Amino acid sequence: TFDPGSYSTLKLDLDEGILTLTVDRPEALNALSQQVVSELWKAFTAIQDSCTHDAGWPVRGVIVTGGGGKAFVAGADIREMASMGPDSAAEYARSMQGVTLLIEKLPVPVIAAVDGFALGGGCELALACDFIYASEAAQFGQPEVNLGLVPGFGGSVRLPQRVGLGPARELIYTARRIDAAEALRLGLANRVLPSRDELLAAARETLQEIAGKAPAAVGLAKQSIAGATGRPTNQGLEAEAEAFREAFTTDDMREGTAAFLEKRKAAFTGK
Ligand code: CO8
Repeated sequence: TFDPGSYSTLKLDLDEGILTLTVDRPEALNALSQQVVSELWKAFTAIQDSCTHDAGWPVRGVIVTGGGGKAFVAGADIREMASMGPDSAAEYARSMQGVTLLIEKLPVPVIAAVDGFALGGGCELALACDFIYASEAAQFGQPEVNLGLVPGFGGSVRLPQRVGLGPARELIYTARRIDAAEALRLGLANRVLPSRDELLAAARETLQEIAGKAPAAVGLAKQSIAGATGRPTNQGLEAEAEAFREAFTTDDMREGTAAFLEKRKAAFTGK
Protein backbone atom coordinates (compact mmCIF):
# COMPACT_ATOMS: atom_id res chain seq x y z
CA THR A 1 0.00 0.00 0.00
CA PHE A 2 1.10 3.55 -0.72
CA ASP A 3 -1.21 4.86 1.98
CA PRO A 4 1.14 7.06 4.05
CA GLY A 5 -1.08 6.39 7.09
CA SER A 6 0.06 2.79 7.27
CA TYR A 7 3.71 3.67 7.98
CA SER A 8 5.08 5.10 11.21
CA THR A 9 8.78 5.43 10.29
CA LEU A 10 8.51 6.19 6.57
CA LYS A 11 6.99 9.03 4.61
CA LEU A 12 5.67 8.17 1.17
CA ASP A 13 4.85 10.82 -1.36
CA LEU A 14 3.77 9.84 -4.87
CA ASP A 15 3.88 12.79 -7.24
CA GLU A 16 3.52 12.39 -11.00
CA GLY A 17 4.86 8.85 -10.99
CA ILE A 18 7.85 9.56 -8.77
CA LEU A 19 7.63 8.10 -5.28
CA THR A 20 9.72 9.82 -2.65
CA LEU A 21 10.34 7.46 0.24
CA THR A 22 11.72 9.22 3.29
CA VAL A 23 13.10 7.27 6.23
CA ASP A 24 11.79 9.46 9.01
CA ARG A 25 13.12 8.79 12.49
CA PRO A 26 15.08 12.00 12.94
CA GLU A 27 15.41 11.43 16.71
CA ALA A 28 17.71 8.46 15.91
CA LEU A 29 19.16 9.96 12.71
CA ASN A 30 16.86 7.63 10.73
CA ALA A 31 18.59 4.48 12.01
CA LEU A 32 17.20 1.26 10.52
CA SER A 33 15.30 -0.20 13.46
CA GLN A 34 13.49 -3.49 12.89
CA GLN A 35 10.31 -1.44 12.46
CA VAL A 36 11.95 0.60 9.66
CA VAL A 37 13.19 -2.58 7.99
CA SER A 38 9.71 -4.15 8.02
CA GLU A 39 8.13 -0.95 6.69
CA LEU A 40 10.75 -0.73 3.92
CA TRP A 41 9.86 -4.31 3.02
CA LYS A 42 6.17 -3.42 2.90
CA ALA A 43 6.72 -0.27 0.81
CA PHE A 44 9.04 -1.88 -1.73
CA THR A 45 6.73 -4.90 -2.03
CA ALA A 46 3.83 -2.52 -2.79
CA ILE A 47 5.94 -0.79 -5.45
CA GLN A 48 6.92 -4.15 -6.93
CA ASP A 49 3.27 -5.25 -7.11
CA SER A 50 2.27 -2.01 -8.86
CA CYS A 51 4.85 -2.34 -11.65
CA THR A 52 2.60 -3.97 -14.21
CA HIS A 53 0.72 -2.79 -17.25
CA ASP A 54 -2.59 -3.76 -15.64
CA ALA A 55 -1.81 -1.66 -12.60
CA GLY A 56 -0.78 1.19 -14.94
CA TRP A 57 2.80 1.56 -13.67
CA PRO A 58 1.79 4.22 -11.10
CA VAL A 59 5.38 4.40 -9.85
CA ARG A 60 7.99 5.05 -12.53
CA GLY A 61 10.88 5.87 -10.24
CA VAL A 62 11.74 6.04 -6.55
CA ILE A 63 13.80 8.50 -4.56
CA VAL A 64 15.04 7.18 -1.20
CA THR A 65 16.06 9.87 1.25
CA GLY A 66 16.25 10.68 4.95
CA GLY A 67 14.14 13.07 7.03
CA GLY A 68 15.16 15.66 9.59
CA GLY A 69 17.88 17.46 7.67
CA LYS A 70 20.90 15.87 9.35
CA ALA A 71 21.11 12.31 8.08
CA PHE A 72 20.25 10.05 5.19
CA VAL A 73 20.43 7.03 7.51
CA ALA A 74 23.01 6.74 10.33
CA GLY A 75 23.09 2.95 10.12
CA ALA A 76 21.49 -0.01 11.77
CA ASP A 77 19.89 0.78 15.12
CA ILE A 78 22.73 0.49 17.63
CA ARG A 79 20.36 0.64 20.61
CA GLU A 80 18.44 -2.40 19.34
CA MET A 81 21.60 -4.28 18.32
CA ALA A 82 23.26 -3.81 21.69
CA SER A 83 21.01 -6.45 23.30
CA MET A 84 20.81 -8.90 20.38
CA GLY A 85 22.32 -12.36 20.40
CA PRO A 86 24.09 -13.83 17.37
CA ASP A 87 20.99 -15.54 15.97
CA SER A 88 18.67 -12.57 16.18
CA ALA A 89 21.48 -10.39 14.73
CA ALA A 90 21.78 -12.73 11.77
CA GLU A 91 18.02 -12.63 11.31
CA TYR A 92 18.11 -8.82 11.44
CA ALA A 93 20.90 -8.74 8.84
CA ARG A 94 19.01 -11.14 6.58
CA SER A 95 15.78 -9.17 6.80
CA MET A 96 17.50 -5.96 5.68
CA GLN A 97 19.51 -7.85 3.06
CA GLY A 98 16.10 -9.01 1.77
CA VAL A 99 15.06 -5.36 1.41
CA THR A 100 18.24 -4.56 -0.53
CA LEU A 101 17.52 -7.48 -2.90
CA LEU A 102 13.97 -6.26 -3.34
CA ILE A 103 15.28 -2.82 -4.34
CA GLU A 104 17.70 -4.39 -6.82
CA LYS A 105 14.91 -6.49 -8.35
CA LEU A 106 12.45 -3.62 -8.61
CA PRO A 107 11.78 -2.96 -12.31
CA VAL A 108 11.91 0.83 -11.83
CA PRO A 109 14.98 2.94 -11.07
CA VAL A 110 15.72 3.89 -7.48
CA ILE A 111 17.98 6.84 -6.68
CA ALA A 112 19.40 7.36 -3.20
CA ALA A 113 19.39 11.10 -2.47
CA VAL A 114 21.97 11.38 0.29
CA ASP A 115 22.00 14.55 2.39
CA GLY A 116 23.95 14.21 5.64
CA PHE A 117 25.14 10.95 7.19
CA ALA A 118 24.97 7.68 5.20
CA LEU A 119 26.83 5.42 7.59
CA GLY A 120 26.95 1.64 7.99
CA GLY A 121 23.52 0.29 7.08
CA GLY A 122 22.72 3.73 5.64
CA CYS A 123 25.57 3.53 3.17
CA GLU A 124 24.48 -0.03 2.40
CA LEU A 125 20.88 1.06 1.76
CA ALA A 126 22.20 3.73 -0.63
CA LEU A 127 24.38 1.13 -2.36
CA ALA A 128 21.36 -1.10 -2.99
CA CYS A 129 19.75 1.75 -4.94
CA ASP A 130 20.60 2.04 -8.65
CA PHE A 131 22.82 5.02 -8.06
CA ILE A 132 23.50 7.78 -5.57
CA TYR A 133 23.16 11.53 -5.82
CA ALA A 134 24.66 13.41 -2.88
CA SER A 135 24.40 16.90 -1.44
CA GLU A 136 27.57 18.73 -0.42
CA ALA A 137 26.65 17.88 3.19
CA ALA A 138 26.76 14.13 2.55
CA GLN A 139 29.10 11.93 4.57
CA PHE A 140 29.62 8.27 3.77
CA GLY A 141 31.29 5.51 5.74
CA GLN A 142 31.20 1.96 7.01
CA PRO A 143 32.01 2.50 10.71
CA GLU A 144 31.07 -1.02 11.86
CA VAL A 145 34.55 -1.96 13.13
CA ASN A 146 34.32 0.96 15.56
CA LEU A 147 31.51 -1.01 17.21
CA GLY A 148 33.06 -4.46 16.97
CA LEU A 149 30.77 -5.21 14.02
CA VAL A 150 31.12 -5.85 10.33
CA PRO A 151 28.90 -4.60 7.50
CA GLY A 152 25.73 -6.69 7.51
CA PHE A 153 23.39 -5.18 4.95
CA GLY A 154 25.42 -5.94 1.84
CA GLY A 155 28.37 -3.55 2.24
CA SER A 156 30.99 -6.29 1.89
CA VAL A 157 29.49 -7.17 -1.49
CA ARG A 158 28.27 -3.92 -2.99
CA LEU A 159 30.91 -1.46 -1.81
CA PRO A 160 33.75 -3.38 -3.55
CA GLN A 161 31.53 -3.74 -6.62
CA ARG A 162 30.96 0.02 -6.69
CA VAL A 163 34.36 1.46 -5.81
CA GLY A 164 36.76 -1.47 -6.29
CA LEU A 165 38.39 -3.75 -3.74
CA GLY A 166 41.22 -1.47 -2.59
CA PRO A 167 39.13 1.58 -1.67
CA ALA A 168 36.39 -0.64 -0.18
CA ARG A 169 38.85 -2.45 2.07
CA GLU A 170 40.39 0.82 3.21
CA LEU A 171 36.98 2.34 4.00
CA ILE A 172 35.74 -0.74 5.88
CA TYR A 173 38.96 -1.46 7.86
CA THR A 174 39.55 2.17 8.90
CA ALA A 175 35.86 3.09 9.45
CA ARG A 176 36.85 6.46 7.95
CA ARG A 177 34.15 8.89 6.89
CA ILE A 178 34.37 10.49 3.45
CA ASP A 179 32.69 13.61 2.15
CA ALA A 180 30.65 14.06 -1.02
CA ALA A 181 33.62 15.14 -3.17
CA GLU A 182 35.55 12.00 -2.24
CA ALA A 183 32.45 9.84 -2.81
CA LEU A 184 32.17 11.37 -6.29
CA ARG A 185 35.85 10.74 -6.99
CA LEU A 186 35.48 7.08 -5.96
CA GLY A 187 32.36 6.61 -8.09
CA LEU A 188 30.25 5.96 -5.01
CA ALA A 189 28.09 8.99 -5.87
CA ASN A 190 27.17 9.86 -9.46
CA ARG A 191 26.59 13.56 -8.79
CA VAL A 192 27.01 16.15 -6.06
CA LEU A 193 24.48 18.99 -5.73
CA PRO A 194 24.93 22.10 -3.59
CA SER A 195 21.78 21.84 -1.48
CA ARG A 196 19.07 19.39 -0.40
CA ASP A 197 16.48 21.09 -2.64
CA GLU A 198 18.74 20.86 -5.67
CA LEU A 199 19.56 17.25 -4.76
CA LEU A 200 15.90 16.21 -4.72
CA ALA A 201 15.16 18.21 -7.87
CA ALA A 202 18.06 16.60 -9.75
CA ALA A 203 16.97 13.09 -8.70
CA ARG A 204 13.39 13.83 -9.78
CA GLU A 205 14.54 15.26 -13.11
CA THR A 206 16.59 12.15 -13.89
CA LEU A 207 13.72 9.83 -12.95
CA GLN A 208 11.33 11.86 -15.11
CA GLU A 209 13.74 11.58 -18.03
CA ILE A 210 13.82 7.78 -17.54
CA ALA A 211 10.00 7.72 -17.21
CA GLY A 212 9.83 8.90 -20.83
CA LYS A 213 11.31 5.59 -21.97
CA ALA A 214 9.62 2.21 -22.37
CA PRO A 215 9.12 1.05 -18.76
CA ALA A 216 9.51 -2.66 -19.41
CA ALA A 217 12.76 -1.98 -21.28
CA VAL A 218 14.13 0.03 -18.35
CA GLY A 219 13.11 -2.79 -16.02
CA LEU A 220 14.76 -5.39 -18.22
CA ALA A 221 17.94 -3.30 -18.48
CA LYS A 222 18.03 -3.13 -14.68
CA GLN A 223 17.40 -6.88 -14.42
CA SER A 224 20.10 -7.55 -16.97
CA ILE A 225 22.71 -5.50 -15.09
CA ALA A 226 21.73 -7.12 -11.77
CA GLY A 227 21.91 -10.55 -13.42
CA ALA A 228 25.43 -9.84 -14.67
CA THR A 229 26.89 -8.24 -11.55
CA GLY A 230 29.40 -10.44 -9.80
CA ARG A 231 28.91 -13.28 -12.28
CA PRO A 232 31.35 -14.71 -14.80
CA THR A 233 31.14 -13.07 -18.23
CA ASN A 234 29.34 -15.99 -19.88
CA GLN A 235 26.58 -15.98 -17.25
CA GLY A 236 26.23 -12.20 -17.48
CA LEU A 237 25.89 -12.46 -21.24
CA GLU A 238 23.28 -15.19 -20.82
CA ALA A 239 21.24 -12.91 -18.49
CA GLU A 240 21.55 -10.15 -21.09
CA ALA A 241 20.40 -12.38 -23.97
CA GLU A 242 17.41 -13.49 -21.91
CA ALA A 243 16.42 -9.87 -21.19
CA PHE A 244 16.95 -9.02 -24.86
CA ARG A 245 14.59 -11.85 -25.84
CA GLU A 246 12.03 -10.67 -23.29
CA ALA A 247 12.08 -7.12 -24.74
CA PHE A 248 10.90 -8.56 -28.07
CA THR A 249 7.70 -9.81 -26.38
CA THR A 250 6.58 -6.25 -25.54
CA ASP A 251 4.29 -3.92 -27.52
CA ASP A 252 6.62 -1.06 -26.61
CA MET A 253 9.48 -2.68 -28.53
CA ARG A 254 7.28 -2.85 -31.67
CA GLU A 255 6.19 0.75 -31.07
CA GLY A 256 9.71 2.07 -30.37
CA THR A 257 11.24 0.55 -33.48
CA ALA A 258 8.24 1.47 -35.69
CA ALA A 259 8.33 5.07 -34.41
CA PHE A 260 12.01 5.32 -35.31
CA LEU A 261 11.41 4.04 -38.84
CA GLU A 262 8.37 6.32 -39.29
CA LYS A 263 10.37 9.28 -37.95
CA ARG A 264 7.92 10.05 -35.16
CA LYS A 265 8.00 10.11 -31.38
CA ALA A 266 7.21 6.75 -29.76
CA ALA A 267 4.00 6.50 -27.72
CA PHE A 268 4.82 3.88 -25.12
CA THR A 269 2.00 2.15 -23.27
CA GLY A 270 3.99 0.11 -20.78
CA LYS A 271 2.80 -3.14 -22.34
N1 CO8 B 1 21.39 3.80 16.00
C1 CO8 B 1 20.65 4.26 17.01
N2 CO8 B 1 20.65 5.57 17.39
C2 CO8 B 1 21.44 6.41 16.71
C3 CO8 B 1 22.27 5.98 15.65
C4 CO8 B 1 22.21 4.60 15.29
N3 CO8 B 1 22.91 4.11 14.27
N4 CO8 B 1 22.96 7.04 15.18
C5 CO8 B 1 22.58 8.10 15.92
N5 CO8 B 1 21.67 7.72 16.84
C6 CO8 B 1 21.01 8.57 17.84
C7 CO8 B 1 21.97 8.98 18.94
O1 CO8 B 1 22.08 7.97 19.90
C8 CO8 B 1 21.31 10.24 19.44
O2 CO8 B 1 20.25 9.86 20.28
P1 CO8 B 1 20.02 10.63 21.70
O3 CO8 B 1 19.70 12.04 21.27
O4 CO8 B 1 18.86 9.90 22.27
O5 CO8 B 1 21.29 10.51 22.45
C9 CO8 B 1 20.70 10.85 18.19
O6 CO8 B 1 20.61 9.79 17.24
C10 CO8 B 1 21.54 11.96 17.58
O7 CO8 B 1 22.85 11.45 17.38
P2 CO8 B 1 24.18 12.17 17.96
O8 CO8 B 1 23.84 12.95 19.17
O9 CO8 B 1 25.23 11.12 18.06
O10 CO8 B 1 24.48 13.17 16.76
P3 CO8 B 1 25.91 13.78 16.37
O11 CO8 B 1 25.62 14.85 15.38
O12 CO8 B 1 26.68 14.14 17.59
O13 CO8 B 1 26.69 12.58 15.65
C11 CO8 B 1 26.89 10.73 14.12
C12 CO8 B 1 26.21 12.09 14.42
C13 CO8 B 1 28.36 10.96 13.85
C14 CO8 B 1 26.21 10.18 12.87
C15 CO8 B 1 26.70 9.78 15.32
O14 CO8 B 1 25.32 9.78 15.67
C16 CO8 B 1 27.11 8.38 15.05
O15 CO8 B 1 28.28 8.08 15.01
N6 CO8 B 1 26.12 7.46 14.85
C17 CO8 B 1 26.38 6.06 14.65
C18 CO8 B 1 26.90 5.78 13.28
C19 CO8 B 1 27.27 4.33 13.14
O16 CO8 B 1 28.16 3.83 13.75
N7 CO8 B 1 26.53 3.63 12.24
C20 CO8 B 1 26.80 2.25 11.94
C21 CO8 B 1 25.96 1.38 12.78
S1 CO8 B 1 26.40 -0.32 12.55
C22 CO8 B 1 25.63 -0.77 11.13
O17 CO8 B 1 24.98 0.01 10.47
C23 CO8 B 1 25.81 -2.19 10.74
C24 CO8 B 1 24.85 -2.64 9.66
C25 CO8 B 1 24.77 -4.12 9.61
C26 CO8 B 1 24.04 -4.70 10.78
C27 CO8 B 1 23.81 -6.15 10.60
C28 CO8 B 1 22.73 -6.71 11.48
C29 CO8 B 1 23.13 -6.98 12.90
